[in-house]
Amino acid sequence: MARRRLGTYLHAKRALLERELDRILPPMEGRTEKVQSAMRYGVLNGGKRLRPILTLAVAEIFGVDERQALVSGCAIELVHCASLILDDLPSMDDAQLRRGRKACHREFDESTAILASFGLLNRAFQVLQELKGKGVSQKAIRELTLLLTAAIGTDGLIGGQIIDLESEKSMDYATLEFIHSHKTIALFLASAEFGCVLGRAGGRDRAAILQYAKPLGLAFQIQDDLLDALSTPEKIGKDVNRDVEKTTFVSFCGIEGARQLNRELIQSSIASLAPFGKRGAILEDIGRFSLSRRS
Ligand code: GRG
Repeated sequence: MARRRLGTYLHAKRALLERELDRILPPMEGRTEKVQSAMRYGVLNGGKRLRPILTLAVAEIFGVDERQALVSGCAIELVHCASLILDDLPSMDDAQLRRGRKACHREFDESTAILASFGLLNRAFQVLQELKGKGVSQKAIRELTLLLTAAIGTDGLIGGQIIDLESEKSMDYATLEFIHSHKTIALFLASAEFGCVLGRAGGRDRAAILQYAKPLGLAFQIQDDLLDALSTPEKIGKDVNRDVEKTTFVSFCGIEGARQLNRELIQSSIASLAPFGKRGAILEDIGRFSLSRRS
């Protein structure tokens, strides 16, 4: 029942998000067509859209107008896609495949991929300003902007990535946790907090949502590591077996240890939803989905 409910929910929300992302991205035309095509290539390529779905689902709990949540979630997704393009570059992860297709720098070239990533970041912040015309207060827009800049900065994606790049294959657990709390969890937290800001959630509700999103983000990363170790490029649409070169949660805890840790994280995540009763049902389903996802 829960699986079917989430399946229907994800299907409907993804369709809305794809349409909105298509609207937000620049068209493939004019003298700058190449970089605009690379921006579209880096986004409209079958991502799961889990981060903006988190924004939508949290926003629903607080009765937010869906158009506001859609635009805000798309800003998050643009940042996520920009980070994937950069992460795949030869000077970073040197990945070949992303979402089942050639990585952006392989489909285009490295300089175009870098510019496309910056184009997406820029568009993300521009899009947040569109919220003004959708009834969101200036104060809330400022708060969303600050949250997003923090999630990208040295306390977020950039901080996690630099420590990841600097680290040797063998690292201690604290470093592994630091990397992923910045590279993965930061954007999960921002996605969930976006819904709270739009819904003017009170302090206690906001704390509960963040307590839900934090272990969810970590569990999502651990599942990513499990898929990297156990799946194939055909199934997950990206390169696998990175743990041969890197420390991952799987190389640290083993397959069963990582699965167990994941189950515990999702249990704690779901427990944080108690104050919302039935209103938290979709977030609960998303938690369970993150344990069973196969891509
Ligand atoms: C300046 C934006 C910016 C970033 C600079 C490159 C970088 C710093 C950070 C990399 C962050 C990164 C790519 C983390 C990986 C997180 C992760 C688990 C990605 C996979 O997410 P999914 O499975 O992917 O949700 P889809 O394709 O479904 O969207």
